[in-house]
Amino acid sequence: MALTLPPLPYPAAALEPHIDARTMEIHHGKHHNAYVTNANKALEGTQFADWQGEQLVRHLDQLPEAIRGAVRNNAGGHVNHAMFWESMAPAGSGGGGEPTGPLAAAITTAFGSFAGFKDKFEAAGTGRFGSGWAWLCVNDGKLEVCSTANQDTPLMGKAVAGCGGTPILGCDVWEHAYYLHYQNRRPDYLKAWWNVVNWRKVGERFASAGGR
Ligand code: MN3
Repeated sequence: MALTLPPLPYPAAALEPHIDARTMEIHHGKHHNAYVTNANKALEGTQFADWQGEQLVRHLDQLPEAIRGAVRNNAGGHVNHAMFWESMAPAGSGGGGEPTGPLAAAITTAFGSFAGFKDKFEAAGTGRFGSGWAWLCVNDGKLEVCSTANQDTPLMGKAVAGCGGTPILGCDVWEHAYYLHYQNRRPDYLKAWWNVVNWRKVGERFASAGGR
């Protein structure tokens, strides 16, 4: 079973004004779709054609060198975007606000406060030169913030991606994620993005990843 483009879990305009509908349409329908198509093209006819996205990015070292780069970029892009859409919800209806429960407590432990966490995450996103992602990860039960280049994910491991652990929240800081509305103002995009973060979903991932 080849990789497939998952539908957006809400209408393209649902995240406005923080993320505009046109950006969402192009980002999901063109960019994410291209990652899926290109990953499938690289994998077609190989023994890895049945592997799912997470399996591929966790085991890049098992792939033949001839397709490893294409799978890293495109299966990485697929896994990251599938998670990204699910990490957001319309502002005020599932999106925004603050985390609760064990995740909120862990954020305070790791970063001093929710505000301290947001500062660190925004710094990871603005500090990423060129294209990439900012991440909140669970690593050995503890929360960490990091960033990766291109479509690398911490699931690829520290040796490949530069940081490891299980990502529970990621923000796409490629220009295609914000340029139509924010142009070069990546910090403004990152600040607005908090209005659409689905903390319930992130809390579920925190629990599944063994966060404490
Ligand atoms: Mn993107």
